[in-house]
Amino acid sequence: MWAELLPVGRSASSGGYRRFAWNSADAEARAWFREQALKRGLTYELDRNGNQWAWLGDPAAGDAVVTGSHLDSVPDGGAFDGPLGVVSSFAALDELRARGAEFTKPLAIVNFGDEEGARFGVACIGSRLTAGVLSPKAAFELRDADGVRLPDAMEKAGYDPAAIGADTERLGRIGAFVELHVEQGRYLTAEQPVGVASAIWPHGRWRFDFHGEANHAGTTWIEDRRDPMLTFADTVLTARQRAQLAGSLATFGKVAVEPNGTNAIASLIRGWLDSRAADEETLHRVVEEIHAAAVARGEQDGVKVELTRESYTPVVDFDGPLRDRLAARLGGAPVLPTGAGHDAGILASAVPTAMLFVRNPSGVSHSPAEHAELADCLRGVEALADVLEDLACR
Ligand code: HGY
Ligand code: MN
Ligand code: MN
Repeated sequence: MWAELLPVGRSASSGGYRRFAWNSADAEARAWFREQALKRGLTYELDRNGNQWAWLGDPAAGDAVVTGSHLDSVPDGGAFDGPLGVVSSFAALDELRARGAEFTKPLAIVNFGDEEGARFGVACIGSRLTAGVLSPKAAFELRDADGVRLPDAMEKAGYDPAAIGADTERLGRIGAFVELHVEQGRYLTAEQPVGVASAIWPHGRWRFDFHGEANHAGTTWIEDRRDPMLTFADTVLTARQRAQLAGSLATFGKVAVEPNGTNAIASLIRGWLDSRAADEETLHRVVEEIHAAAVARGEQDGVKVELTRESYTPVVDFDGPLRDRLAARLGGAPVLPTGAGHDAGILASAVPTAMLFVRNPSGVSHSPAEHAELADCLRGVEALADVLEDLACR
């Protein structure tokens, strides 16, 4: 399975993945998922929000145990973030069948669409729509960098966007959701390469628009300029400083410049701030401080600063009893929080949800250098099989 997925959407120049919602690589990954489901005799289903499901047992029976993750990537992402969870889910099912496990509950494997939000700016679109935390109206207004609307992108890929929206009936049939994911830090050790998640830090994405005035780089006197690049640069430094002081995280990783000419002062800079903290109060305070500093600096530069919150995820504390049950079943696996967002974090508001993490020796993620050792991945599959057996079998 891993070898088949590896070339899908991989850029020859960077070695990273470019699997974005509804693009051709996404379609290939989705075709792979469907094939895996059918090959195993599972009931394949596409839900109203474009998430893919593979069912063992009756999907309508209720109290289902669901596992899975996502197959899309960030721009030039690694091979593991997302796919490891999906591949491990199919592999865990194979393992359970090999063990002769007797299922007493339906089991489903899911591929949530557009987890990374690389194309339309909002993370976890598939699970957010399902859980009703993203409205169809808001989703219909989302556009990618080329101005393509989300429903048009969906339609072009052969999916019907008309029915997107909360799927409470589907969520009501789920008794537990477990997502396995590569660790995106360096907490786990070679001795204990599989851990259980305790919580997800609250996090969000804020777009800063710095409005200045386009002008000639060779003829405009310094004192006549309204250069938004200065305000942006100062804001980037402030973000790092404020986050560091608060023990939180703040990152400008994406920027768009208009008109983007070497010999023109920019008219507009758009910078996207990704900010995360252990608690919501700190997160809000840090973002407010960065915004206030940007406005103050903007006044100095003759630049107007506009702030738009594009997406937000409150703190997630995973279901305590389920978390403890998993950790115990895995012989006292380490329990750790994470700063990364996941579909599991979205589902946690509606169904008992847990996560397993598999060791990442360097901790590097959202990069082509992301890696996990085969032996650790196999331990992950075994752990997921143990957990699913505990939850879904006699
Ligand atoms: O950005 C994130 O937290 C993620 O990995 N989806
Ligand atoms: Mn990710
Ligand atoms: Mn992920």
